[in-house]
Amino acid sequence: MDYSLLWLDWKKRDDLPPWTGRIVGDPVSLQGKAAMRELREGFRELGAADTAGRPCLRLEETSGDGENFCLRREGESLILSGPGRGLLYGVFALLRQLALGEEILPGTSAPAWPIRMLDHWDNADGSIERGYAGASFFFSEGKPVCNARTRDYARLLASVGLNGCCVNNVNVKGEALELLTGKYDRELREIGETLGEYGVSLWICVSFAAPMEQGGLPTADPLDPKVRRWWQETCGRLFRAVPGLAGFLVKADSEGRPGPQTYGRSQAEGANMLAEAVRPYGGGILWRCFVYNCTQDWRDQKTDRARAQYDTFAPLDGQFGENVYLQIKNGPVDFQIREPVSPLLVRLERTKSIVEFQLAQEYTGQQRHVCYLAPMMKEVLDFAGPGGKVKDRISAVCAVSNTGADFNWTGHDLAAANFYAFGRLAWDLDSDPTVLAREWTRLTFGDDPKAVETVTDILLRSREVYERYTVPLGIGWMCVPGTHYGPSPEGYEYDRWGTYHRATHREIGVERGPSGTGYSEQYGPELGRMYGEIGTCPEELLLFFHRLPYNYRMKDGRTLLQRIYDDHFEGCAAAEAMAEAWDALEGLVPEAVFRRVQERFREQVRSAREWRDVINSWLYRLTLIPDERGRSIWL
Ligand code: GCW
Repeated sequence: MDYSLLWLDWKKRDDLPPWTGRIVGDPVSLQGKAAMRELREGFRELGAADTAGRPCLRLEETSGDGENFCLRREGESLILSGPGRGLLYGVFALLRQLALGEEILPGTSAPAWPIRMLDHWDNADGSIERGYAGASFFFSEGKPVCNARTRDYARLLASVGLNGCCVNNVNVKGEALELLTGKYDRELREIGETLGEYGVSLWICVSFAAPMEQGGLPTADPLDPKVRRWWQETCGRLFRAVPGLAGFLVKADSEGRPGPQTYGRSQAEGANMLAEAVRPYGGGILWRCFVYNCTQDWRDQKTDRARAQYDTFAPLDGQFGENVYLQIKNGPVDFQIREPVSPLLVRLERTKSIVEFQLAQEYTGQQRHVCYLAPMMKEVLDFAGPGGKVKDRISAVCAVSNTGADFNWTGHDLAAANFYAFGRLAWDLDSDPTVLAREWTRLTFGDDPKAVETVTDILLRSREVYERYTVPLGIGWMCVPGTHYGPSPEGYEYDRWGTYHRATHREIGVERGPSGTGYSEQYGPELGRMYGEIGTCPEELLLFFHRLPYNYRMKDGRTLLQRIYDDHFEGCAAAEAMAEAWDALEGLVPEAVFRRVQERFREQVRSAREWRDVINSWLYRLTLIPDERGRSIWL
């Protein structure tokens, strides 16, 4: 096997309760059977003694296709009951708790949302867009592949409570266009079955222009009867051939992708046309809201990319079919290390939505830097808008996957914590990121107290550390165009992507309050005022919302510029300290892991110094204001 089992590598324990001595039950569903297999295997690995007598653990399969499970005591025995999928989640929860030495309490558990999925940006040629963990394990040389790794991936998903997986890139190209045509039905069916055994539904991305690209029609106009018929026939065949298929994820009218706008139709008309075609098969449409003008003239000061998604979709609230979910990135721009929560997530009243996070660390260190994202995800879910919290308003959750064919799945060993924590949060939105970090660390590395403390501490500090040595106070970008790795403060400044800071020698930032682009008003009056006024805007987002002079006084009395200088010096020093802390774990974590992570930390420290020096020098050259503490900044 050329990959690790991550947190599913159960380690022996000598404190297992007596009911682990015998397993009883005879589930009949595929998922129930998988649950039984996992249980037997897991108990063996945990070192459960085989006792022929009582007490025991009994699996009781109930009817239905729900995902809930229930644990109850009967004397010294334990009963786990639920439908097949529930049993699977229950078994993984039990194994996890046993591995952690936790007390197992009776009770019920059910997921927070019915759709909890990972999106892959895997291309048919085996490459991964924004992939930082090797090649795709879903595609190779133009074809979908299904093998033992597919199954182990499904196990990983189910073990943290995830139940969906979209296997190909939203930018559908090359052979991936053929996923619709029947050419790869067999492979897709196999993937669907393999995932399905673990309760994971298969989703695919399709191109809105497929009726032209594959169907030979002269148009992809969603109101054209021939186009509608083409989609209906295509779905009829596909959904019958691939029973595990749950629906389509669509990136339309976004970054050059085809969409309904080409034909003067609305996003709702486009999405609904597809929704109708998949509805007879119980299918859903995940329709991305990442629609903005990506050919902006940088001289144009009126257009504000942050506004685009709300401006496009909020007026269409209520017009989408009931099997359409609007897929909304967590922030209004694009997965930066610090962004406000997308206002669209709290302002749709009559439309289902699915929040999209990015575990692939495109802008957060590309899995060469450690950056534990669970605190950010939790902040987003807990964010309270005018009508309630994000977590109470959305109907589903997804994240761009950070996995690939690398031995450790995620490139950086510590990045697997993001995969783990996302799943656990998606099941139980009240999970605590600190607890999840510790759980993951213990399941992965065992119980050595120093290793557990050090790794947990690194994870918990990592986001703030990364933020401090990279882009200041929510301003975003300043990364190398294209690759998005490393500093380039003006890299996107005179380009077409709508991502400007417009720094001069006096001021920096785009004003997004009422006197500027008015973006802050998208949050409604109360929050709008809070963000719109400089004095009440949270400082970590100050430069997202406001254009300010460098001598603006922060709440602690420092100037804005001094705060930025300090953050870069301190953030970089903190990265160095994290690397040293890791060095002290030699011998306490497996040697290969120790070396791999040490390598990554070397690169993180190199890159952090580069960020510090490039950002600080650039601002010093613009302003000629020296660091008050006289540290080295290069002119
Ligand atoms: O930020 C951009 C990425 C693209 C990605 C796009 C999206 C898949 O740089 O690589 O395309 O976001 O989310 O669609």
